[in-house]
Amino acid sequence: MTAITNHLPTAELQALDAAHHMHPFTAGGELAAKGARVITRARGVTLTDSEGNEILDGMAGLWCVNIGYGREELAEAAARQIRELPYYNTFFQTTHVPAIALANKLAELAPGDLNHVFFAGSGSEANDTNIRMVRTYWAAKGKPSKSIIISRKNAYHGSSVGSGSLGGMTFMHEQGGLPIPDIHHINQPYWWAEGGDSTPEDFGLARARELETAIKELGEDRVAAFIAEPIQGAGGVIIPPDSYWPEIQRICDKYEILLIADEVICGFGRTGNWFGSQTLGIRPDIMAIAKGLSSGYAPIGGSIVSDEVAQVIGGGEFNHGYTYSGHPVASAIALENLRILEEENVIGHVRDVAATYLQQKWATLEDHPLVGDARMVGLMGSIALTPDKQNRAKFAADEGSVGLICRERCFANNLVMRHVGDRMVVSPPLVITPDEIDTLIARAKRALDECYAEVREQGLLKAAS
Ligand code: PXG
Repeated sequence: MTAITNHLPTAELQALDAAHHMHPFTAGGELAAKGARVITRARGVTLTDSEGNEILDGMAGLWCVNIGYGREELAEAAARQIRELPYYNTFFQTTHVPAIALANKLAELAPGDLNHVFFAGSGSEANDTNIRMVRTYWAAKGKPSKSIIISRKNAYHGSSVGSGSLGGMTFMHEQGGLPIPDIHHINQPYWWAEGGDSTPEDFGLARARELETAIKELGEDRVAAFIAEPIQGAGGVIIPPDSYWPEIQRICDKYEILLIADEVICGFGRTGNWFGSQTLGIRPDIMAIAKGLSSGYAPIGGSIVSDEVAQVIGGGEFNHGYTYSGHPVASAIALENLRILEEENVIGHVRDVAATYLQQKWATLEDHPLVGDARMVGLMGSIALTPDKQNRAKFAADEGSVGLICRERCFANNLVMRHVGDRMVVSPPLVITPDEIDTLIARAKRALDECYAEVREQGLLKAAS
């Protein structure tokens, strides 16, 4: 291991970080006491930290570095675009070539009649757009009372006031006066933890029918849209039972409710198709995109909308937009990323090689005494940590205590896996090779063994009653 020496010593960086940098979703005092891990460079699927440790990034950053780190072509595309036109806006009857080209490419890639793109700088902004878009849509159709958006508990749709309200994370709602009015949450299709004695299929149907019940209770004339991730990501990679999405689709069709698929994680190859909606058989009216759109190389997101929605919205002025909507450099980077995904057949690699191989190895984690429910779709997967897998039991300890230990053991073994409560989630770059998958699994197994030992030692193996 060679230490990286072209920067301040790690302890100094950590002290400066703690003094001036406020981190997202982080308890500042705790972080300052421990010191943040400083990531200095990355190539392929591997991160290097300021101490020279090489870490396998099992999370593709934050579910976004789909083509892997260090692609020169994206650096070149960015440099070229900065030299040519670093910025111009798309307001007031102006446009520019990168935004035109990217919108066209997305219309070509997106399924069905999703042919129009409204650009944003992130997934949160895209979902804020979606809130205003669906309400404006119904108002333009003479039904302004259709303003309620139905979402799900434990969904993640972003962190702005609007998108955080759409999300179903109560710990987020508790800060800053969320949710905004007219957002309604139904239960999630999380069979493993919430399915009790029912079969996954029955449970999936029951959870989907909560949408129908909510529409009836709230009134069909009040409900504008339903929003959901095809597979919940930040909620713990919750893969719905097969019965769930067809029933949701039926209900949206029957009651004329717009369906918004939040593809921020599932999009751009993660599930083995361009979009999660294709993998799960969903026909959305609007898709939120971000993350894998640029493989995280530039902040960019957007909403891809149907001909019908675009036509209705386009009938009047949509008083909405961001300085960086369709930012030329971000658009150029995204285009180059899409070119690589397409020309290098990265999604074919996910389907035929990486996902097949990782899924087979991932399933073997269920042999571990601490693991129940090891599942994956494409290259997004999770395991539930449990003290009693027969009964799908939770730990008696505070939720997330064991998950945190496991995450720490992963880090100590040079593997990034995130914990969501007591689930561990994985979402590696799509270009991961079978050899790298072997390394990922070997490190995960070691981390699980160490976690198991620590959990036993601390007396945490008890099931909640
Ligand atoms: N929708 C979904 C489905 C997401 O996963 C967003 C919207 C918001 O995107 P932006 O670009 O505004 O962050 C996300 C983001 C985690 C984690 O810890 C997940 C996300 C963001 C930060 C952390 O799993 N997802």
